[in-house]
Amino acid sequence: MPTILPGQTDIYAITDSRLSPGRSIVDVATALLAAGVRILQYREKNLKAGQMLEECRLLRRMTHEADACFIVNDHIDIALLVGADGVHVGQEDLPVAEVRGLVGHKTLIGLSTHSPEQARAAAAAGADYIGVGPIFATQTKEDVVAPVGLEYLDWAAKNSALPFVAIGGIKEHNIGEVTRRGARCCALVSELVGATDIAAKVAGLRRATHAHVHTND
Ligand code: TZP
Ligand code: MG
Repeated sequence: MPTILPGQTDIYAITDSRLSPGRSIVDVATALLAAGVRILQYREKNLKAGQMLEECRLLRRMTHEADACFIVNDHIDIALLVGADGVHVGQEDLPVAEVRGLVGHKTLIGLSTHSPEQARAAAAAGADYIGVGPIFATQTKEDVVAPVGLEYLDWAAKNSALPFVAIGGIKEHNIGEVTRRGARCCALVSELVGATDIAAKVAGLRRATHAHVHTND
């Protein structure tokens, strides 16, 4: 089972069925995995636990087959039940140390952070990676904090003790800038799951990313 960390892959895809109407989660995940996405996070805010468990079982099977890493947002119980590779929590969820007590050391713990202080605390608490953001404004997260802009990203690129994934408002037109500033991995929700042609979107994001990486060589 691969435990792929942000930094070992370029695109971190996050589900949100509200943003991919008319398509099942299996269709969306199939397209993402076929396009070579290696980290998939299940993040559904308005579904019942039973449905989430069923969907996570399916996605666990699919990610295994694709050799991809499967992370569950918020729901540690569901992550454990399906044998996910990791869980992702926010600042107001259960503390990382408590989550570690539940999931043990074989399961990754990701923590969303919005400042250098939170990044340092995440490392001290034993998180495996951090989310850095929101970089840009986003409509996707309801209780989102104000964008931290590129300043925190610049700090993380130079100073983060943990692997990090940049998140928030990242699109094909601005991912190059995020990469150029040192993010090796970007997490996207609406740009990916809302794309009509997910394969073409992943290809476009990779072109935009690698164009900037080259410019800097
Ligand atoms: N955490 C910080 S911003 C965000 C999350 C889950 C939402 C990002 O969504 P999008 O659609 O890529 O802006
Ligand atoms: Mg949360």
